[in-house]
Amino acid sequence: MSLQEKYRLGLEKTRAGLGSRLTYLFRSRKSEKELYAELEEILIAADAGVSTTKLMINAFREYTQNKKINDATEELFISFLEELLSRAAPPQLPQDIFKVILFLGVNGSGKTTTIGKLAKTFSRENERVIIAAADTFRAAAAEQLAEWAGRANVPLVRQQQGADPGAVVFDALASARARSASLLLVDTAGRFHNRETLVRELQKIDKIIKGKSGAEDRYYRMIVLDATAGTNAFAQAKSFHEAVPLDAVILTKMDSSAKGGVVLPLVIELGLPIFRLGVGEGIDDLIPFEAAAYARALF
Ligand SMILES: Nc1nc2c(ncn2[C@@H]2O[C@H](COP(=O)(O)OP(=O)(O)OP(=O)(O)O)[C@@H](O)[C@H]2O)c(=O)[nH]1
Ligand SMILES: [Mg+2]
Repeated sequence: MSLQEKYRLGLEKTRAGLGSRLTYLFRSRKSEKELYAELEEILIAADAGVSTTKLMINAFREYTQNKKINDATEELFISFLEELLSRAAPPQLPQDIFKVILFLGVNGSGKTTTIGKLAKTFSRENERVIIAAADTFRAAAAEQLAEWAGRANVPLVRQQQGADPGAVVFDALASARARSASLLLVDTAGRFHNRETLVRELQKIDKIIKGKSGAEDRYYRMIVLDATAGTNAFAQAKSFHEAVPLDAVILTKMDSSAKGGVVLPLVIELGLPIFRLGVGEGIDDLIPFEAAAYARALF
């Protein structure tokens, strides 16, 4: 399946909601006043959030330079979206440099699944991948990750349940060096006894990775968000971003969400680039985020 086809399928639900309403709006020949009022309503309903919606409305007015609304408005909106979403460029992982990606996010958001998918994709791109099971909170967590590691055919570093997540990461970093791995993927728990403990554990892991990284190494902190959670996903990103500064977002379950509009506030308000989109439960159901493909796929 081509990337374009995966986009169309993965964004089908978002297109049916947000996309079709926009298409209808731009083709309905409303007065300018009505058009902007309705555009505002549509964006808010699509979980773009109030401030992002206001910002977009103003920016679009400027973009169109208050031109008359006509047949070209839809095209104009697509290129406007593309431009807005391109402002936060997703990280490009350099080859032949040691890289660590720390995956954060609430439980059930799709961290473990995404790590499995990425392990396979990156192995195929000749990265020497290794995975760390730093979610030691849940008994089944390392088992689930071990299954994914098996499917992707990459090694896994784990310890017994209840072990110190920081110690697992410490081990994994040593193991990655010993095997001359080029990419370490770190799975974390989405839940702990309480929020403070979770934040403290994550900050500890973060510190260990930073402390063990050489000047040449790259380190990315990525939050995994369930797109079906809409504005809640945005709130989670904000709250994690305060605890551990984030570099990018992975939005999962785009295939089952009509709330793909949450991409907008993540990029526009938090300035976080989208790294990948999860579009299914299978190992190949992950696609790179491209502003142009996303904007087109909505219509
Ligand atoms: N439809 C769909 N389901 C997904 C996607 N990504 C993950 N899932 C499903 O979401 C559920 C939770 O995924 P996990 O990977 O276990 O989530 P997690 O963040 O590791 O959860 P915890 O370990 O509990 O913190 C699983 O049933 C996955 O199959 C996706 O892109 N699309
Ligand atoms: Mg998990």
